[in-house]
Amino acid sequence: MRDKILKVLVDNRDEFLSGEAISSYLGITRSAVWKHIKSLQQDGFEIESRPGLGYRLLALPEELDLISLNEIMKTQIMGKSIELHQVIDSTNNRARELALEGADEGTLIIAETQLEGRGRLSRSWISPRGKGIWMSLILKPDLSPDQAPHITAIAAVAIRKALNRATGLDIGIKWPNDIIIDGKKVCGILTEMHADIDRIYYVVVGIGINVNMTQEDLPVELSSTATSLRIALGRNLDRRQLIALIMEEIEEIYYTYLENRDFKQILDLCRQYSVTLNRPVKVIGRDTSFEGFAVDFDEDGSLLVKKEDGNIIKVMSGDVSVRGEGGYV
Ligand code: BT5
Repeated sequence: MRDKILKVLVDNRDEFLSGEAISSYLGITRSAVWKHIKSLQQDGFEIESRPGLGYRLLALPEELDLISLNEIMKTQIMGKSIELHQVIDSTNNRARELALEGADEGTLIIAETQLEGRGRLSRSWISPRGKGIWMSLILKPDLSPDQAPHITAIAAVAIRKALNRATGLDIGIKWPNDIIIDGKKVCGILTEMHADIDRIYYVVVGIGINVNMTQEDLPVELSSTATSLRIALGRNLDRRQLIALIMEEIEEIYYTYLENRDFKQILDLCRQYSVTLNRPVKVIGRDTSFEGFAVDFDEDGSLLVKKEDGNIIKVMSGDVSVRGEGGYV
């Protein structure tokens, strides 16, 4: 029945059809029509619903496909080999599996939806079907494990640049792994690695970007802290172009860094776009939590926070809330 409703909408594209007309044409109740429309909307069909006018199909879901992704990818290494999934537990899990099997640097795993998308400390990452970019990139840098945070910073700087190029929006980096628009999180980065004491075997950079999500696609508990490019921009974006742009920027910034071994340049970009520095912050670590003022990044990428008593604390990881107009976010 859902497909029949879809066909009616496609046949009458750009016109409003009343719930009543659809229900009598197909011989089902109006509430059944509404239920199917809801489920189509959840799957990425853009259907406008107006009281008094009915329903109108605006756009079909944009699906990722390997042919166009391969065609638009301008890189030499990053994203040259792509594995695309409709559904997966977590692209980071699959990337880890492939890395252990010896996958090359630059291998990219993308999914339309994740059932167990995750953030740091096993927190969950919501990944609605077709509405965002949920992907993981395998890197094999010749670095020591203590330099792994450099990779998160490189990814953040590269994603910020790519999103800014695609949208023209003002995009900030919230230390250490969030990309922010209008004070809200649009992207999170999850860097996981396999290493021994002095050598990294591989790093998986998991990237989650809310692209075409509407306010309704965000669960209530995230509605005040999260946003999407579509919410900020007022229009949908082509995810394939964004993926290609991000791969381009990562390739450029990552290999320049490896060649020059110069993290200072990356840190300067982090400073330039940071929404954390020079602000009152609340640091929530595993064992402690305190308030202070974010003064700078240390040369290894950790955050330096000055407490009220003047002591400067070096924060290596954890959550940092930045105090804004509405309190700490
Ligand atoms: C992160 O963790 O921000 C890292 C997110 C990485 C997700 C990507 S998607 C592809 C790859 N595969 C995976 O399984 N993961 C990676 P963290 O800083 O711990 O933030 C997690 C918190 O962000 C959650 O506890 C929620 O509060 C919030 N959150 C969850 N889903 C969100 C979303 N779609 N947009 C904005 N915030 C979200």
